[in-house]
Amino acid sequence: MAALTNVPYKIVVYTGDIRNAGTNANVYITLYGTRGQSNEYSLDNRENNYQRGDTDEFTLRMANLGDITQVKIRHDNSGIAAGWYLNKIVVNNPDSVQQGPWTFPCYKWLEGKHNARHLSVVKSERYSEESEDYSEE
Ligand SMILES: [Ca+2]
Ligand SMILES: [Ca+2]
Repeated sequence: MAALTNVPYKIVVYTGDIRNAGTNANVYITLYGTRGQSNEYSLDNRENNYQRGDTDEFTLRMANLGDITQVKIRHDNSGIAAGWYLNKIVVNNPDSVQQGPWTFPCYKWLEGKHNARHLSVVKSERYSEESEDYSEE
């Protein structure tokens, strides 16, 4: 029986809405889970990513990492004003309703020699501000 080694992880990256928050640097991510860690992946697509106030979505396929506990996010400081203000990263495994979303708050700059950060998962609802438009039945 083939092992489940091609799990799609949806990665949503929220850039802050403050002055100079955006970046044109190349961004990379590593996922850490209870069943192992991923390789480092480039997070890029055809859009102009990581602009101020924007949300960027990517899907990475990799082995099943179990419960995601940490991510390492970094950029390469390339481009003008490469400093990046990252609000948070949310990871989902759409193939498994039991797992995720895993939310990784940052709310800090990645710039200069601090261009990499390890973020830990937070399950608390206090970071779920994206659910603001819920209608009550
Ligand atoms: Ca910037
Ligand atoms: Ca791009």
